[in-house]
Amino acid sequence: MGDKICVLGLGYMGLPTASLFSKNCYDVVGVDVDKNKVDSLNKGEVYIDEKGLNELVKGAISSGRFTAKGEIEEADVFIIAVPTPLDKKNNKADLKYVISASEMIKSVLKKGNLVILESTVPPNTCKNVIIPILEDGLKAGSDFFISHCPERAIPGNTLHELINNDRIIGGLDEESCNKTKKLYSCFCKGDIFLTDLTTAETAKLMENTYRDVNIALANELAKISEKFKISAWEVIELANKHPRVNIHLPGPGVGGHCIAIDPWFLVENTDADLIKTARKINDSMPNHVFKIISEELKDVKNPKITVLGAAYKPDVDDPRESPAIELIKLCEKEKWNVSVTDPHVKSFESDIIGIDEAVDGADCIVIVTDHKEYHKLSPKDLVGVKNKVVIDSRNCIDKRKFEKEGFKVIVLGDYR
Ligand code: SAJ
Repeated sequence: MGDKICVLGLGYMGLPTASLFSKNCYDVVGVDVDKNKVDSLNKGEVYIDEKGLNELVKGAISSGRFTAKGEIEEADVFIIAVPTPLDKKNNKADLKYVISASEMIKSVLKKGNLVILESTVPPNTCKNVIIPILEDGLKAGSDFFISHCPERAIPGNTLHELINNDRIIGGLDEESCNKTKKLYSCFCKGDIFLTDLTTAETAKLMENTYRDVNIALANELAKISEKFKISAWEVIELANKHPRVNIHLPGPGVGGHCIAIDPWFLVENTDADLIKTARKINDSMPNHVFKIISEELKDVKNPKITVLGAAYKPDVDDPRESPAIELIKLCEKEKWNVSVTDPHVKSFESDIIGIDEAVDGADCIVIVTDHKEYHKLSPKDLVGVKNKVVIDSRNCIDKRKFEKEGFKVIVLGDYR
C-alpha cells in the first residue's frame, strides 16, 4: 500500500482526521463538494472552532502534504467522512452523501485500494449499500479492501479524543482490518480492536444509544420526582456512589448531531421499544420545560422570556438539534417575546444578543445550556429583569445565592 490518502468530506471529523494523517507523514488530498471550504483551506483559513485544529491544519497545508480539492483523484486509500443526517419524515438514515461519495470513489478505484467508512451508518450499510456501488468490475476482498472505522471523538475535544481514544475497526476480511489498523496506528495512541463490518457499525450506534437511553432514564426520574417531592439531582448523585451505577443527568432535551440521531439508525425497520421510548422521552423535554415556564407565567400578559444558551451542550459554539430550538418555537407559538443569548454561538435561527440586552425587562430567565459562564452567573448579571424568576434546566447556578437576592429559582427535577 502506498502513501496517498483521499479524505471525502472536510467537516467536523474529516478535517481533523485528514490533518492528523498528513502530520504523520501521509500525503493527503481532502475533497469537499463545498467550494467555500476548499478555497478557505487552501488560503490557510480553518472554519471549525476546535482546540488545536487551527495550528494543525495550517501546519499540514504549509508542509505541502495536505491539499483541499473539489474533485476526487486517484489514491491508495479513500476515507469517507461525510454527514449521515436523519430523514425526519420517517426517522431513517439519509444515505445520499455516503452514496455519492461511494460513486465518486468508484470512478477512480484501482486494484489494491483500501476504502474506509468513518461516517455513522445503520447496520449493514457497508455490505448492502457501499460494496455494491464499488464493485463495478472490481471485487471487494480480492481486488480492493474495505473497512468501517467509526470515530469516537467528542465535539470540543476532538483532536485529543481522536488521538487517545480506543478505536474499533470492522473489516470485510482480515487483510482489510490489518491494513486499516496499520494506517490509524500512525496517530491513534488508544487500543485498536478488530471485528467485522456490521459489528463495528452496530457498536458505534450502541455507544450513543446507551447514552441516549441513560439520559432518558434521568429525564424520566426528573419528571416523577414531583410526585415524591425529591430532587432527581440528589438521587442521581447518591445512586452513582454505587460502584456499578452511572446514571446520566436530566436536562431540557438531547441535542447534537449524534446522540439524538444514532438510536434511530439502530432501530430502523425493527420494533425495538426501549430505544424508541427513550427517544420519545428525550424529545418531550423541551415541552416539559415549556410547561414549567407556562405555569410560572400564567398570570403575566405578553411575557418576555430570555433563553440563556443556544448551544446543544456546554462550552461549544454548535447549536445543531439544540433543545433551545424547540423550546423557542413553543414559546413563540404563544406569541411570547423571546430573546436569546449565548457566549459561544455565533449563528443561530434566532438572533443572538448580549446577556444585558437579553435579560432587560425579562419576566422569566430560562437556562438551557450549562456553559461555564452560567455556572458563574450571579444575581447582578440579571439586574435588568422585570420578574425575578429563573428556570434552571441544567441545575447549574448557585440557587441559594439567587434566592437570597429575592429570585425564585426553579430547577428542573428538583421538587424538594
Ligand atoms: N446530555 C444530557 N444529559 C447528560 C449528558 C448529555 O442531557 O447526562 C445532553 C447534552 O446536553 C447534549 C446531548 O446530550 O444536548 C449530547 O451531548 P454529549 O456530550 O453526550 O454527546 P455528543 O453528541 O456531543 O457526542 C457523542 C459522544 N458519544 C458518547 O459519549 C457515547 C462522542 O464520543 C461521539 O463521538 C459523538 O457523539 C458522535 O459523533 O457520535
